[in-house]
Amino acid sequence: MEQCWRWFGPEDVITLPMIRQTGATGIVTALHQIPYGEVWSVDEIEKRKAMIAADPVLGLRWSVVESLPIHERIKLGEGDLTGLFDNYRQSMRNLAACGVDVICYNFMPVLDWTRTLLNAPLPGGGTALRFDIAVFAAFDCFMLERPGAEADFAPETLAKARAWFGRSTPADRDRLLATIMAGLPGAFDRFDIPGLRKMLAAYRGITADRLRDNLARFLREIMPVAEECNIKMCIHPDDPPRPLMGLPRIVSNGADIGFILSVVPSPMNGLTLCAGSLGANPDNDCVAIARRFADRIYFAHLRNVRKEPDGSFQEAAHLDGDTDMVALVVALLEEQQRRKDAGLNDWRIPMRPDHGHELLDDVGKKTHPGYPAIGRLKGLAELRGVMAAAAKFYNFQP
Ligand code: DNO
Repeated sequence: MEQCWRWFGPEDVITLPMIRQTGATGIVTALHQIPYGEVWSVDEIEKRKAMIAADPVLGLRWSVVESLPIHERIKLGEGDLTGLFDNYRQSMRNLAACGVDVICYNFMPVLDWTRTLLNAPLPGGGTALRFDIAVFAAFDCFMLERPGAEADFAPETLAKARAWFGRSTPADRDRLLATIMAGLPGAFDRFDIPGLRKMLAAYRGITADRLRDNLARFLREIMPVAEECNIKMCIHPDDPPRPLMGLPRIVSNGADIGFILSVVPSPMNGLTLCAGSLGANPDNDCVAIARRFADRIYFAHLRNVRKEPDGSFQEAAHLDGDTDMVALVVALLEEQQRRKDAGLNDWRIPMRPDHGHELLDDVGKKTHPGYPAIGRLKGLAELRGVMAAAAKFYNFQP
């Protein structure tokens, strides 16, 4: 697999030379400075590409776009979307013209990945990202005061939520809001409580079926261009894979993915296999999902979570947690080998260590939550070991 690393661009405190030291050769990045819905011009794409390739000694290339974001109006299916579809297609054409041909995107309404604690202490030191269902319920029911929210949680969860809220200080509540917003990439669109309420109001009446229709419409609009330009579109699963704040989520399990990949049956209509996202739902068998959709996986996020009975989960070390990472890597290597044997040129699947614990010197650095250097380096190193061992054992290409 192509070993990749997410780089947030020139503002990222983890620089390209540092990334090279992790052993990664592929860069996963996005033009976060461009507002959602606007065209990524060839000029801007070339500029980013040139930064990545500036020092040939590093041997880095821009492998994957993560993400080419979808404007909220497309998810809402609101008004005349011609301009937004045109812009998205133009960005795809421009990326293809610059030789960047794997695009990751998601279809999560309003929020991206969502946690309730960014620095849950680990035994022995270091911290992890955590989603605590009771703290999330406290946010939803008592800070956001969403009508009907209480019906979405178990009574024991609500009791804990009430207790959390009762003892929380204003600073705790501010921190929780900031934490829930932390998943939004780049520097845009952090909502405050009134802003979030407004967004939720816009989604009133958008059921899972309506959202699915809007995704299908988007796919029908853009897939012809993906085919024409040979761009692999890889939808990213919902994180966590469950409805949040009454908002539907429709990329949460095998059935959802099956629908999406067949509603526009193009080989360019593909999947980002995000083990951590899918793995947070006890009903998902991540390895089985990877095997089922293997031929449409064009990008892999490898990470692990440890689930708790009430729906909470915490990010585990990459080889720890509930997903059998070795079996998952074997499934991906097997698919790679199949592609190679079939004579495909781009048989190699780009992967990146997704998230990482904050360890050692990571603590206190101004990195993006979930994206510290040492924690991810540890993840990549462990995964690299599994890839090397599995490739040798099964006689696969690494
Ligand atoms: C989290 C990431 C997601 C991902 C987007 C893809 O760390 O995996 O934010 O980039 O959902 O569109």
